[in-house]
Amino acid sequence: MTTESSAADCKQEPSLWGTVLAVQANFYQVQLDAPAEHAGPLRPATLLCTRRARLKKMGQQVMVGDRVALEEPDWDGGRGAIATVAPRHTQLDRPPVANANQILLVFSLTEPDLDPHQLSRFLIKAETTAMAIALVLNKRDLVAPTVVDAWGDRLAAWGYAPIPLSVTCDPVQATLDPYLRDRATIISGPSGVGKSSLINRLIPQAHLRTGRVSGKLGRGRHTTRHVELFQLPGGGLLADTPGFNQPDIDCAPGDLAQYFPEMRQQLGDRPCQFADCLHQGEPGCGVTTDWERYADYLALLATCLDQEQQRQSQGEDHEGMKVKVGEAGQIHHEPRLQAKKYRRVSRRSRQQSLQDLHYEVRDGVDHLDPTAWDEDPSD
Ligand SMILES: Nc1nc2c(ncn2[C@@H]2O[C@H](COP(=O)(O)OP(=O)(O)O)[C@@H](O)[C@H]2O)c(=O)[nH]1
Ligand SMILES: [Mg+2]
Ligand SMILES: [Zn+2]
Repeated sequence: MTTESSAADCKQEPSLWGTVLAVQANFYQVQLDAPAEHAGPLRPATLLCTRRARLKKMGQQVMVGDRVALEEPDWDGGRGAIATVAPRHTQLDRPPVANANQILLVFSLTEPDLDPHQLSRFLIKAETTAMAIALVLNKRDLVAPTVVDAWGDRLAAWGYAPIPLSVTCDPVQATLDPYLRDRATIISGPSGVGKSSLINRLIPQAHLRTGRVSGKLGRGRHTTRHVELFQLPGGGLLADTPGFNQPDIDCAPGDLAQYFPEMRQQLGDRPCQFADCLHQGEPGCGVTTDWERYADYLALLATCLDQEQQRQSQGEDHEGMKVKVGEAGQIHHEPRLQAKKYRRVSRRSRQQSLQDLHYEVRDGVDHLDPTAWDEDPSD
């Protein structure tokens, strides 16, 4: 091999990147980016790829949503091989999706009624993932315009700009395109609000069943399945299944304020006197008490403080201590530094948030391996 041709190989390799849309057995459906040098009428939009043995040996898993570099494209056969997996920005385990960067929260204005506390919890949960948040208020065809406006004003005070919508009556694609374009989105929200209907309007190939309330009896009977990402006509990727529908918030008490936009705003304008202020009336606190969700904040803070205390009292023996092997091989337990421990809890709660992005719909088409992960008994 001449130096020239290997230089050419090196040059070609990183230029052929794509996104994994679906995983089936040991094959990966990869949608190619469109660099000019490969463009042409004969080039397919996707390649069916295998994973290089080297990646397998390294234990490098390939997930839906992964950004991958391909080698040896066989344009005529529509095949390729994944040589590199780019580091992930985010990773959800259920559904298994890499690099999702937006949560589209769906609530309905009625049927079921919009419960502000439930909405608040979903929003806070979504904030803990650090992804972008878009909020749809569905079924606007069933309520008076004054109701829509009142919710718009109320949520603006929370720091959100909801998108009123009727999945059944409005041009859904055109309305949501500005929010979905250029992002990889997971839909989330309570039962019955129209999530499956919305996914079906955006991705007709998904064929999700609608109108089913997922109660205890209904759960577990449906087959879990892999998630698949769909390219939306206006650009952007959408997972064909909803994520969490019962958020459970557990975070470091000091992090909680960051999950309320109305507090972020206040803290930006008037930082508190003490860095570890929890904004419950401490001297020099920059947060006022005259906003709607302040009571929610205090209640949630109390829960988070309880949870942290429990972790600390249970965890002192193992998690709170670091193991050190002595010179003679004996094992010491040393208390961790408080600051480190605090960071650790915080990271763990964020990781947990990502893990909690659950599957809700289990009754869609089973065109992909349904046995890839176990159902969560709590789901
Ligand atoms: N009137 C009206 N009904 C809707 C709308 N969107 C969904 N629905 C209905 O609400 C019910 C629940 O919808 P579904 O998509 O299954 O909700 P999911 O549980 O969130 O997936 C179904 O009967 C839908 O037809 C809407 O915009 N307007
Ligand atoms: Mg549904
Ligand atoms: Zn404060």
